[in-house]
Amino acid sequence: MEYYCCNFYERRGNVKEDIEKMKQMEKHQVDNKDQKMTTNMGLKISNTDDSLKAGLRGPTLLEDFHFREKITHFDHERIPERVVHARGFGAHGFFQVYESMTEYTKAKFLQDPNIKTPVFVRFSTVVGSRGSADTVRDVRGFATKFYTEEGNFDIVGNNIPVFFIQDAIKFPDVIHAVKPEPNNEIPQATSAHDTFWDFVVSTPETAHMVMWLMSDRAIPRSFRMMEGFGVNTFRFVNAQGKSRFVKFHWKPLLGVHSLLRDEAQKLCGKDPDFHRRDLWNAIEQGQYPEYEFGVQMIEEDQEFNFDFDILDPTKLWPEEMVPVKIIGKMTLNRNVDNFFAETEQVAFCPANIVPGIDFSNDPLLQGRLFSYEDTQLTRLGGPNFHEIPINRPIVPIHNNQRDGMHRMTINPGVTSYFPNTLAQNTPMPATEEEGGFVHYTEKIDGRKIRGRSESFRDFYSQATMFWNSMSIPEKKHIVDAFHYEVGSVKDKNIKQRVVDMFGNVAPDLAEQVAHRIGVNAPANTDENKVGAVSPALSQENTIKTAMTRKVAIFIENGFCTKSVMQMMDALNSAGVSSELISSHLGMVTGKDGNQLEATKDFTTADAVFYDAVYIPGGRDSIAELSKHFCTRNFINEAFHHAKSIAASDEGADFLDSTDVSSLSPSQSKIEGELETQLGVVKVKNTQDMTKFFEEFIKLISMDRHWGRNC
Ligand code: HDE
Repeated sequence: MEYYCCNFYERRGNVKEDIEKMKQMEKHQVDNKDQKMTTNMGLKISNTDDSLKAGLRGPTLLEDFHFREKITHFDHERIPERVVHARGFGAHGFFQVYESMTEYTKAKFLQDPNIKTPVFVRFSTVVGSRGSADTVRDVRGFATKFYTEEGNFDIVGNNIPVFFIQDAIKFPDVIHAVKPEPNNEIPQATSAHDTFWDFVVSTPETAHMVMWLMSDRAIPRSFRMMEGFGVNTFRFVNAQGKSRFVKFHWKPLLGVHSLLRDEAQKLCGKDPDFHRRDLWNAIEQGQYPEYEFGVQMIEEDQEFNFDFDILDPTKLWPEEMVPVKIIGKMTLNRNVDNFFAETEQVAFCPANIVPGIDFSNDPLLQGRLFSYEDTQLTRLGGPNFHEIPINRPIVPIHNNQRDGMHRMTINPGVTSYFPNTLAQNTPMPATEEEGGFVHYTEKIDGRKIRGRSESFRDFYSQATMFWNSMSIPEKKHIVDAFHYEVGSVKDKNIKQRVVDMFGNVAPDLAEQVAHRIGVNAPANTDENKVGAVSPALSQENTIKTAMTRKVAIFIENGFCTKSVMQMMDALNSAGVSSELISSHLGMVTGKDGNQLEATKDFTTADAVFYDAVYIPGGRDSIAELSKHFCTRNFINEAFHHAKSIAASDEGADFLDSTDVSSLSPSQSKIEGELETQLGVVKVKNTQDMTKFFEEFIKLISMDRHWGRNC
């Protein structure tokens, strides 16, 4: 087969890393530019617009091989979507360890800080189908494939550190319950319906994960601003054969931030691709998302030192108890060239490990080890999907597996068995010293039994710890989410049982929800319940930065050019991007006669697309803006979504005609010409705007201003 190889590095000017995986993928690129069109057999085509007919107005002939090939290919160009995590978005990048981890693991990619390991990451939602919206309330998948020199290692994680169930055998049950109901396939991409909550109230082990699902974690602001967790307990094994239990973490350098429910729901309609667009644009603009890699480790002899079972996937290891050791960083720096070939065909599997990493007996993990390859056999049409470029390891594959659907490799020779003499017993197994994988020789002594360990029985303590660890706004959002989700359930008995069940987690939560959804307050709650606190669980305690946030700037003819230009420069220097919005697209003339281009207008833009708003001065500009209902609406929405707002000169007066005027004057802080009030900064009649810009950027870095009671 002949491939046309275009120059990867020229086309992707922003990528410097000369990494093995890119070189391998490059071999499969085909560039059609400047080429003549051919059939799949390489025959040049002279006309692709008209089928071959018996007479110009006659029937199409079966003889038309071009028509048949074109239509047949089209008819078959969909594959089954993933049974869960169907909607996803991927990107390439690389990983580097900060310091050698030799003491803990012999995994080669964790030994040398100079080694850059290529990675491919796919983020996803769980419940919705491929065409569903990005910003629904759901768990996010965070799956990473490391193409190491010892073969592929996958961390198939989520953005929530625990799971709904303790045993993989219940996975079909929880997924059937949360997916659209089977009689009418309604509702799409949401847990706000009877079958999900029916399952929850019948399965108390779901309590902890449901708390996370009802929290802000389930509506992230961006894939770039969420944590990733391996969830299951794995092992690190060093060269001496010493094993430790380990949990994997990804920590985004932009911190962990979320949307508001109202915002997320509006985005589902206004931009269903919000998260993919955000990731794609960030990478194209060179704002490469970065995540630090962390591990929590527990010594084998400490296994039973905790008040939870470290193999129970509905429990996390509190970071204050078992610190997360940050050991490296992943950078995503290249978008895919073809969504289907890469993102849709990538196949992750938690069973893909390398020497130095091993499994634990976590019963959820044990089931996962089977399920992924099994489902991929159907989805990718047979046992050769490891040959698809995105799935191929960067090291060669040598074994006696042969044939099957879509086999690409041509294995010459007569031997496809082992042992053999005709090929001198090759390919032959490697010794441990040669890099052969040897399973950790764990001692197992027990009876064959279908059951659950007593140590898995505490369903509520960590759910309570999660609630206790939330800030006041985060708690408010959880109550709001329960209100919406359980309020959408039709069966009153299920509603009541949700309230009763979560009374065991947090009586104050359950009471507020009961009141809002019209059922009785929970029976038999322990009002004096205290429980632990883990500050690491609150998003409020993660990194805050204005970097990569997006500001809307309003302009109409007569706007103050100087303040707009200076604001854009100041934002740009702080890594914040901005867009000019007017009542129409195209050039807008400032009061000094200079023109700037509005790349958005009030029809193509919306407050929910931005993190902050700036209304510059200019008498005529503000007079024009104030004629439009949608401008006030835009500001009001940004205000009620607790976003930062800046206004200068006449722009500051304009704010008085919006909901911003509802802020109490007692909350104002005045410094010189600068007035700041719960995330709103105004300035008037000043020559030096520097302080104003600095204050606005500081407000943006605070993310939201919850004092407005949002
Ligand atoms: Fe998955 N999961 N899962 N899962 N999972 C799949 O594999 C499964 C679980 C996760 O971007 C499927 O190729 C079982 C936990 C991600 O391609 C399937 C159980 C976690 C992705 C499957 C779990 C995950 C999947 C469907 C319970 C977080 C998307 C398509 C025991 C640690 C990967 C596929 C991608 C996908 C099975 C639970 C993460 C059916 C049986 C816990 C990120 O094999």
